[in-house]
Amino acid sequence: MATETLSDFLTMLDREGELARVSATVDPRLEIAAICDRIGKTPAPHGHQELDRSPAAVLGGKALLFENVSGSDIPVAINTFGSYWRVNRALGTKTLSDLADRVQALVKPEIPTTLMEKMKKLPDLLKLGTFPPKSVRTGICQQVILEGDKADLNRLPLIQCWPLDGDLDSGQVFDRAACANITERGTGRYITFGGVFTKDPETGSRNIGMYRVQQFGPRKCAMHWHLHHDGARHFRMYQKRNEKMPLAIVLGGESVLPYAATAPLPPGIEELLFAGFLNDRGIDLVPCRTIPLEVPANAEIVIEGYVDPNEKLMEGPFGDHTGFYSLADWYPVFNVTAITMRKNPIYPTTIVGKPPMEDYFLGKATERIFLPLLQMIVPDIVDYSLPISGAFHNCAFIKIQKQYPFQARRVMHAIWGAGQMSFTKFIIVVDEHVNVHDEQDVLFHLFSNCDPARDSEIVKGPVDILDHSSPEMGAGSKIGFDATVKLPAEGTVRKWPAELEFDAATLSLIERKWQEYGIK
Ligand SMILES: Cc1cc2nc3c(=O)[nH]c(=O)nc-3n(C[C@H](O)[C@H](O)[C@H](O)COP(=O)(O)O)c2cc1C
Ligand SMILES: [Mn+2]
Repeated sequence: MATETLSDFLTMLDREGELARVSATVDPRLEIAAICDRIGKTPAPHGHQELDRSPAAVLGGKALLFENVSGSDIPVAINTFGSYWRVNRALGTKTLSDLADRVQALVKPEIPTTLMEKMKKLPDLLKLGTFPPKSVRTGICQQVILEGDKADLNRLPLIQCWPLDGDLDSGQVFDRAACANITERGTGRYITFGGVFTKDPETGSRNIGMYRVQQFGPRKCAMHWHLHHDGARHFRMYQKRNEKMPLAIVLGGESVLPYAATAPLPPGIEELLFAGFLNDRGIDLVPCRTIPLEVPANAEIVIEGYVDPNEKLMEGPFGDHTGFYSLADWYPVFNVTAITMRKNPIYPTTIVGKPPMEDYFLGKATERIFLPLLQMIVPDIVDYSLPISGAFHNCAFIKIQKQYPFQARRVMHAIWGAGQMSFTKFIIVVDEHVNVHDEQDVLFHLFSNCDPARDSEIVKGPVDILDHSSPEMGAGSKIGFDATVKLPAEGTVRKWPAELEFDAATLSLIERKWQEYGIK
């Protein structure tokens, strides 16, 4: 059900009434982004069938295809994953829970004992049910090859998302003094929906990450990968060797690829294997023209080049998925050596901002698909949700079946040690009868069941790089609230009252007699 190319995906969306084509000429600076923001906050054509009870669950509008973008002859696709239904189609599943069941089936047969053993098993688990990538000689992504001076990023319709993007005079900078003398300034135009392909120089293990890339010149960009992400980890290895790092930015390809690039897989586990699992077929790869990497043969556009081990550019500011600008700071430089593309390509992009945006649905896909894997590490978790108000890294609602004192705290600490979930700033743990997909229900139990002094746990640790409230970048505090019913051993606990609920007999009585009451 997942599609092989972006244009196939768009054709399917068109057929299903999920695509709006815009033929009016639009500006890639801000205009596309503002249209997308407005459309994304309207109801999506097919609604949703997921557990999510937030008002955003039914939103997402249509995907948009801008056929005439000033300054480029390449059309722009945006909001293509921006609803539950579209994410499901991209991943070839009916619901995200169905896909989680497929992952669960992979995980089930294993009975590993220690946490390390469990982590080590993950690559095998993914390989079990999946198809490895396949090297092929040719691919549509190289129908047009632009090398040397012909490789010019200005030919691509890169968008500017928010008004202050790339504006070093805006005050949205870490270090005003450092910015004053900067001569090389970014254009404020960004590649936002590319899969960044890199390779571990020692093991050859491949990584794909979705990282934003700001254009500086016709062949120069800044790479914004966070310290904790695999692209940055690979880069540090090349820096140590004082070698330049080959890197390719892949746009389009199999509809599972953009999601796979965002999936929080543990370091060393290849996104390409995971993509093959989602796709039910290995991804075909072709060798790049100017760098020693392989890229998906079915991509629309591929940008090849090297990241210099020493050079830096002042990257940002950028309107981010937190709903705030991330401040400008120094990031590594990507020098383009070639741009390859299919004939008549389509350029995919996205904008992030205050949720819900397109990435809300990608994040929700991760929430569901990774539940079985999270349960491998923290078996106490019955279910969880990353609520929209938390913009993913800020908050997690966790449901447990409480059996012993301080179980909620054990779960909090386990989460604070689990991959990208470890950055979660607020954790709220609730009992089994609470619906974690319903924010009201969770907050009701938080506010009523917690004595703040007794039931909170504050820790220090690494936090999301984008968190602007932490005292230091990437380092701060996190808090967990135990909103479960308290047990005597958890501090001073008085007799706990029962929660209000009607009995089954009365409920079925009024159900039976409902028509009789004549209430309209
Ligand atoms: C639309 C979108 C934009 C993103 N931009 C960035 C970014 O600029 N830098 C970054 O480090 N992570 C970014 N992320 C998050 C990473 O893609 C995600 O954490 C991924 O798991 C990283 O992969 P890795 O662990 O292989 O590095 C973005 C995610 C989405 C959905
Ligand atoms: Mn990775």
